Formats: sequence, structure tokens, C-alpha cells
Amino acid sequence: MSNPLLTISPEVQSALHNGEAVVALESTIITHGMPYPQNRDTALQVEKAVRDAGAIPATIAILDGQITVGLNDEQLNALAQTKEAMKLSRADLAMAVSRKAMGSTTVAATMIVAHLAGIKVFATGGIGGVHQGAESSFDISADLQELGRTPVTVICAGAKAILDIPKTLEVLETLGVPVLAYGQDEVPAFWSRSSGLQAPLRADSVDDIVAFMQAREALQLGGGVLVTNPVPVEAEIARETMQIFISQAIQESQAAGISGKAVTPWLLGRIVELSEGRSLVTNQALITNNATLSAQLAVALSNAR
Ligand code: PSU
Ligand code: MN
Repeated sequence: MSNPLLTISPEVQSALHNGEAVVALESTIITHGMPYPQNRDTALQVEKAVRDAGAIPATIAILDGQITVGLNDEQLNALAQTKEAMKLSRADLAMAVSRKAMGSTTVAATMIVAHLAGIKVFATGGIGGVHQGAESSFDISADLQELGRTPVTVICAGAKAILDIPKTLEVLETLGVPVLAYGQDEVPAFWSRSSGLQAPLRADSVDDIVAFMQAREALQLGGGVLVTNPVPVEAEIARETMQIFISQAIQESQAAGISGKAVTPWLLGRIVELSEGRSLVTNQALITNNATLSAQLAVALSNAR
């Protein structure tokens, strides 16, 4: 079943073999989404949250060209400190393999590898989407196309307001990607629970999501599912507060001529500075929360087999 190009840790391999719950985790948030050492601490905390909820974590990255599924603590620590990792999506994943390079996987690349490995549930913080000003820059993350084609369920905290959230939702609809808000009517906006936008679909329990995934599979619809899970109340930052930092960061990035792959990491880093670290604390809380829900979903899926 598994691909010869993949190096799957023994623990993950055995869980997959036995049909036990496994949750895929991305690594671009480690190399390009957070500073050291918060990136390493968050990665470890996220793995612990998955385990505490009864599933096996499988952090995915490319180490010296090896597509690795299930990093150990040493590998995770090394990745958190390297400045050399390529940020990999569908377009360049194979280049990290052919050059035997270090690389971290975005949502798109993590979905590709998770699917090759047979993992159905993936927890992240935020997905890439349609950037503000995309009508002139054409900057639309490859994450959206991947959600349209690869059958993995991605649990995130919504789209960041550094993106154009209404346009992101429109593109997801065009690509046939179901967007479910978990336990509320609105799509959450990453640091904030509310975006002011009604979610296309709503799920109120893990069983709801399992039944929906099974119905999609029976219909052979293909493609992924996006579950948006609101940040816990005690960790949220109000939308109006974040909007000030976001607007300033976007203006500065445009003035500095930041483009392409560098845009998302640049904005994330600048927002951490402008919020004096507050956005980072919220980011840690929401991704841990997503890891817990993902593990519960993976356990329910494994029991439903
Ligand atoms: N959004 C976040 N944190 C992140 C990312 C997005 O809140 O770390 C990362 C994810 O790995 C996502 C990638 O897949 O950025 C999207 O990058 P781009 O916009 O270049 O496609
Ligand atoms: Mn982009």
C-alpha cells in the first residue's frame, strides 16, 4: 500500500497497518511559520495533544531528500533550527527529493504525502488561500487546488485575515471543497472565532464529520474536506485588534516588494512582532486545539471501520 519513496516511522507504520488512528501534521509552520524555539515547543505540544486524545502523530518533512512520515524528537528539533529548509508545495516537492534537500511541507504537500501514506486526517493552524489584492498579484495558494483533488480531511482554525476570506471561500466552492464550521455557523478567522461570514456547512460533532466523510467516499466525490475549528475563547484575539496589525503588515510587505512564496512567512513574522508575541500564543493554542479534534476524528474513523 505504501510508496517506496516514503520513510515511515515504525510507530506510524504499525498504527497504519493495524488501522489505528493517525494524524498527519505539517512542517512549514515549524520552518517558516514560527520563530525558534516556539516552533519546536509548539510542534512537541501538538504531538502530545494528538497522543493525549488517543492517536499517533505523524509530522511530515523531507530530510536529506527522504520523505519522512513521523519525525522523532531529534529530527523535529533539527528541523526547527535549520534555516535551509525549502518550503515545499505540489510544484517543488519532487525537487527536494531529487536534490536530497531538507524541506518542510505546506498544507498542499502534506496532503499529498499523507494520502500516499494512507493517512486520512491532517491537523494544521491555517491554510493558504486567496491573498488580498489577488486580482492584481494572482497570489492564490496551491493549498486550495490540493483540497480540490486529494482526499484528506484538513482541520484548521479558518483562513487568516491576511487572506481575502470571502474570495478564498468562493474558490473553495468552485473547486468542490466542502467547508464545515465546527460547532458554530460562522467560519472562524484564525486568531478570532468570528469572521462575519456564514460557513457553507456546519458540523456539531466528530460523528457528524465521520458520517459526512463516509457519504462522500460512497459517492466517490474525491478531493478533500476542510473543517474549520474556532480558536478556544480564552485564547482568541478580537478581529478589530488583529485587523490593525494585518493591514500594517500587508502595506509594509507590498512596499518592500515581497512576493511569491515569501509572502505568507513574511506576513506571519511581522504580525508576531506587531502584536508583541500575542499572535504567537494564540497560534499555539489554536493548533493544539486542532490537533485534539483531529485525533478525536481519527479515533472515530478507526472505530467506524
Ligand atoms: N497559514 C498559517 N501558518 C502557516 C501557513 C499558513 O497561519 O504556517 C503555511 C502553511 O504551511 C500553508 C502555507 O500551507 O503557509 C501556505 O503558503 P502559500 O500561501 O505560499 O501557499
Ligand atoms: Mn502564494
